[in-house]
Amino acid sequence: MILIKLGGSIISDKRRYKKFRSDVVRNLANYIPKKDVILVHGGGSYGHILAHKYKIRDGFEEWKRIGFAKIAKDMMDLNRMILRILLKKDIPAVAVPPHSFHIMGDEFDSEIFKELLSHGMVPLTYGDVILHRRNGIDICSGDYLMMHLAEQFRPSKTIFVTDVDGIYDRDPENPDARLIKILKRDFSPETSVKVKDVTGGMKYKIEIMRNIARYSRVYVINGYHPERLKAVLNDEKFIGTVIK
Ligand code: IP8
Repeated sequence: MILIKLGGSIISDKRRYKKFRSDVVRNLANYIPKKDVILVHGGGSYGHILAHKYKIRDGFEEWKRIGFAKIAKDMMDLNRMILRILLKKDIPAVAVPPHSFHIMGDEFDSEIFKELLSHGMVPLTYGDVILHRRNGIDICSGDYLMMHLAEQFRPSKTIFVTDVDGIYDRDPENPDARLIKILKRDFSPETSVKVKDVTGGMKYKIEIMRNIARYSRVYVINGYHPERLKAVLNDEKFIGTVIK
């Protein structure tokens, strides 16, 4: 089984509210397997801009109700556009909206994923707004889903499709930054991100990836080069980072 995350910053323009990159998703979809795969996508400008505005991570307050509902809807809009592209490519993708099957604080129940996979379908889940047992509301990031899905399904490959070539030894915008080709689980490079990311930025993502590497080989590649996805899937040489 393969686990793939399409990062929010590759499938959308993170600085412009609800700006979808359909061409990027279409190009990647050419190489996404038609079965034995779980897909996760991030929120990008469909999730993070309003999540920040409504301070969703800080818990429930009455004025946030409408924000929560708007984000749930915006994420479904994004999910639907991705679904439409996948279906056109004959990938039997089925949406699994986190706000409707999970509550933060409860044990992560992966039954629905297991059943969809056993019927040859491709579950498509995503970072979402979510109810939280203690705080009322929260954000369920795509990375949180990746961690739980990797733990439960032990994929042969876990692939993060991002908008940079892989993990760098410093901020990728720094001209001295160098791509790390192989990252050992116990090493943590200095990185930073400059855009609003309510779910913790690159440092948190690397933590998650290192955790996942306990269960699966982890790859980080640039989605602007879809052939790299193909190369990883086919065990060919690729540009990117592998964490092991
Ligand atoms: O982009 C966050 O998911 P992520 C989703 O995977 C929302 O961190 C709604 C902000």
